[in-house]
Amino acid sequence: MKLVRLTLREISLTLVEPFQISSGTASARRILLLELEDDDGAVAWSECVAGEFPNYSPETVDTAWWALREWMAPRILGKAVASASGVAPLLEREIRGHQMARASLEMGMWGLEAVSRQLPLARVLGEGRGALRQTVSTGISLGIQPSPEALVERAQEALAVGYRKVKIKIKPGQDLTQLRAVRLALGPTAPLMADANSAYTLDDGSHLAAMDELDLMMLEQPLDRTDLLRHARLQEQISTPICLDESIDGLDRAEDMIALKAGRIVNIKPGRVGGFATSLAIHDLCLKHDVPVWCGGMLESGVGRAYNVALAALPGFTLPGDLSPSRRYWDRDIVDPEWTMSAQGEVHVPQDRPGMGVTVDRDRVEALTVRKEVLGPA
Ligand code: OSB
Ligand code: MG
Repeated sequence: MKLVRLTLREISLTLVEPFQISSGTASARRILLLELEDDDGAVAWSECVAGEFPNYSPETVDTAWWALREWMAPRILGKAVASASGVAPLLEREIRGHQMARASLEMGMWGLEAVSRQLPLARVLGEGRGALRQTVSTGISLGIQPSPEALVERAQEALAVGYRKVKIKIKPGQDLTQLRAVRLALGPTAPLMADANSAYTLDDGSHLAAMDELDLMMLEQPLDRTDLLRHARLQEQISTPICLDESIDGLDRAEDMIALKAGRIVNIKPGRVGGFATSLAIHDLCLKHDVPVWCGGMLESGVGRAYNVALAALPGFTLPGDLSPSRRYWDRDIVDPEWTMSAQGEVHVPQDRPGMGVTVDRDRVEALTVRKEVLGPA
């Protein structure tokens, strides 16, 4: 493969409803899309999951654009690479951080490899890893709601349409009351979990321990992303399994989590860990240690979703992912067909055609584009 053209584009896509987490609210998304073209004319699209504002990780759409154009694209453009698995090391050398920027290009190269080899993306990722899932089960991630009643209603709706897991965003002051109301309304066996997006400190230990009686599947990222040791202390105090999201920005952090017992479950977001090579390594490590993983989401368009669905088809992804269908996020997605979910909460893994399995609606993307830059070999 030789990447001969990389087009960066920013599109603006309005969410069906605003999404509030402990550190901020998103109403419209600025989405960075990559279009990659190799010397044989094969084309693949990928998506960068960085947000507009650095409230989830230090990266933003603008830092990612800069990193891709200035430091990363020049390392790949015009260079022959044997396979996508060799791209990550080229982008890691002497570049610290910028995982989301790196991931968007690295994942795009996996997409390009799938197109070139005429294989479904899931098949390329799963090579040597056993049977792939035909469908992946899906959970909904519910943003912070105006009232416990509103939240209960949303959670009930979600179960009624088939979702296999209900994740509730919490923050101090909007946590136990909300979770208790939902548990009471949904019953003792409903698959419920909470995500704090780092809103607590270790001083909140006894407060968080009160959640144990609610039988949550897990509590996601209660403490700061750098707080592995404190997560380990907290896990000693609570019986609810801790799941790490923001803290796991690479394979080493997953190893640390296991060694320190800082968590018992990993949310793998390929964008957060720097791409597919690292996602696969974390998947393999967790499988070896009996640590369940699931695929998280970042309010992606249908392009990013395709990459997440392909990854979630691997055997270690035993818990429902944040892989909602297109309609949960957008009036109209930018891919054809749009992503749908069955009444059993399953999303089909495309394996009947090469690449990511959906086609980008170019006219729609063109109409939504707010900036664009075409990069070629130096
Ligand atoms: O913490 O998982 C998170 C969205 C933006 C930033 C952080 C998170 C999320 C989600 C969305 O939970 C899940 C989805 O894409 O459906
Ligand atoms: Mg999270």
